[in-house]
Amino acid sequence: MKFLNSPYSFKEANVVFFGVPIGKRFADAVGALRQTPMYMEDFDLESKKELLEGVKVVDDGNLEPKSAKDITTYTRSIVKSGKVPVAIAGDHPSLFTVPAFGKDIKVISFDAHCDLKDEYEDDNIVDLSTLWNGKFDARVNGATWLKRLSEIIDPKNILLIGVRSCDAKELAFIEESGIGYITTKDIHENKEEAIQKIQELTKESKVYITLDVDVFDPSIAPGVHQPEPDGIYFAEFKKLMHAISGSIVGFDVSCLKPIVGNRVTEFLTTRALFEILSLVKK
Ligand SMILES: [Mn+2]
Repeated sequence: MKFLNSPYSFKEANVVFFGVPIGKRFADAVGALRQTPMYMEDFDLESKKELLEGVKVVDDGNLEPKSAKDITTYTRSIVKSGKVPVAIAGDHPSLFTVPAFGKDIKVISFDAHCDLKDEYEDDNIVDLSTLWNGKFDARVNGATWLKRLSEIIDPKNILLIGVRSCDAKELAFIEESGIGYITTKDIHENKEEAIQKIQELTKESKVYITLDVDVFDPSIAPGVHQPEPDGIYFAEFKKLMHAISGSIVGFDVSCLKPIVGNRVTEFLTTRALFEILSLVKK
């Protein structure tokens, strides 16, 4: 199964969809996102436009990385060819994809969690590197990836949206490093200020989006690993996405955990994917 049955060759395409095999439910997540688009309209009644107009996707299958570097090298090759990489993974692939864009990239992270722990050990957390080195790494996993990324790019170029789960140490790091953040409460109580923050960060910039499906409220997205109360709704996601004033040059979608017999989360995720695709650089 290919995403959108991709009629385009790699050469013709301007968007490259690929799976990154990290995270416990990777196969289910990427499988659901390859299948669900068949059941959905990409016509947006609000704007009366085809969301996928001008989007020529090629599905390049799933990567078989032997190291983190392989993911970065692959992503860089897509960027160099002028196409937009779209990485689908079970857990965040961003630590490995974002460095392909260089140091000036702005990163918008839609996530309930801030994932800024310095070290974390928990059987429920999938070690992002287990796949290629067989050992658990407390410094490189789903709870620490953004801390590691903030050591590679300027933390002031990172903005967390919909965040509502962190500990005191993570908050202290956010404040000292200058990472921006917008909580669900901020969005509900002062949407205009949230929009302004997004516009300011992304103005005349290259922007990378990382969408962790758990940013959405668990009532509309129950199929995630760690559903956190008080999430954002689709209309809010859409509004905030449209506030991005720079050029979206790449994105990833992670942490979808399909539930047998309840497909609302993969339908929502697919619609979110269409929305982002409508806004990417073409
Ligand atoms: Mn999360």
